[in-house]
Amino acid sequence: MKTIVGLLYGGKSAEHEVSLSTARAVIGALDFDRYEVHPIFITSQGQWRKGDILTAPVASIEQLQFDGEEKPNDISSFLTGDVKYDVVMPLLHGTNGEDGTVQGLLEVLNIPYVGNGVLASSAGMDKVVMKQLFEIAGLPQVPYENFLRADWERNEGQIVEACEQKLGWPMFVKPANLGSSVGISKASNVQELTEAVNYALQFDRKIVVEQGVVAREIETGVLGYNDPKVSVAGEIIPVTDFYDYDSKYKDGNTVLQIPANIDADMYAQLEEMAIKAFKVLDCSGLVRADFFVTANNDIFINEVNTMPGFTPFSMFPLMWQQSGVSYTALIDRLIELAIERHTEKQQLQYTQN
Ligand code: G1L
Repeated sequence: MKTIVGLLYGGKSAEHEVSLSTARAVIGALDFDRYEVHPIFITSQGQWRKGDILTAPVASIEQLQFDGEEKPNDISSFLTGDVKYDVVMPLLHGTNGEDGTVQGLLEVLNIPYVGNGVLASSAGMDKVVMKQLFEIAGLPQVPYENFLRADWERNEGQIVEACEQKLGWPMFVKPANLGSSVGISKASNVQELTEAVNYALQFDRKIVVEQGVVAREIETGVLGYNDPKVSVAGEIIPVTDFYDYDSKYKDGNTVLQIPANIDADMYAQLEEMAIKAFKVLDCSGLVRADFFVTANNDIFINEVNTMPGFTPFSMFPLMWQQSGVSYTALIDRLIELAIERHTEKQQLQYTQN
């Protein structure tokens, strides 16, 4: 009996294309003798469309973008119709996929799904909530301030002063919400701070301002559920001396060094912190934990990503590859973990007898 896998991809977000490429890569890695793969495409307008069962890898992402009428559809019927999925893999980012809403839909329908649940997905989507949880877990972080649009409108002067006092220049201004890099800028003086905040406010009502640290960016991958394991570390090395966000992250001016050049003691600390972060956010399946490491070897946790980049060329799969887990084995394991979590949950009682 094959495991019936529903692949959910596309979606109403800026990461639509990334999701399609990720779906193509995942399909290419699945063993069709073991899995029956059902593609479910979500258009950029939010329309759901089913394709035929896949029996071979697809040559291009165009083959995953099914045609259909643009008419409102009954989303839950896509998941509860004729096919009973053994597991669904949500390869979606942003407002309707990574923030826990699709995970909630799958919970309500009682369908096992790969990756993080509702709580971890939504907590991981809000940088402020995430930082507050890290604080509780005793994880070291770069100093930060946070505030709402309404606070800014009333007390701009006080907020600027507090940032200056507590953080110093330069600072990084970010919308709290949104997983990707939109709305982020660096501020080196009061005028730039004001501009950066007003810009970030276009993307969210909640803002985080972080102290700018000069540090290496080192990441680890966590995989598991009740007993999560940590991959080797990887480092993101800027190849140009640009330090603005766009040139760094958007235009691919970085190289990935895996394993990162760190000593065993540093790795042990990162490993422990990554597990702590995984646990305090109640993660399941996977998470990529991102750190800053300064020249004095001080470590700060930056953030965790509950839905990391996931093509065979992305940091998370590459770190696991270097840890002895191939891309195919990684997907097999994530599916296994999804079923394990669901089975465990089925044993729970919801009332006292
Ligand atoms: F299914 C997993 F494994 F949980 C999973 C799901 C989604 C891993 C990684 C991702 N990542 C993405 O979907 C994306 C970052 C490529 C968004 Cl488009």
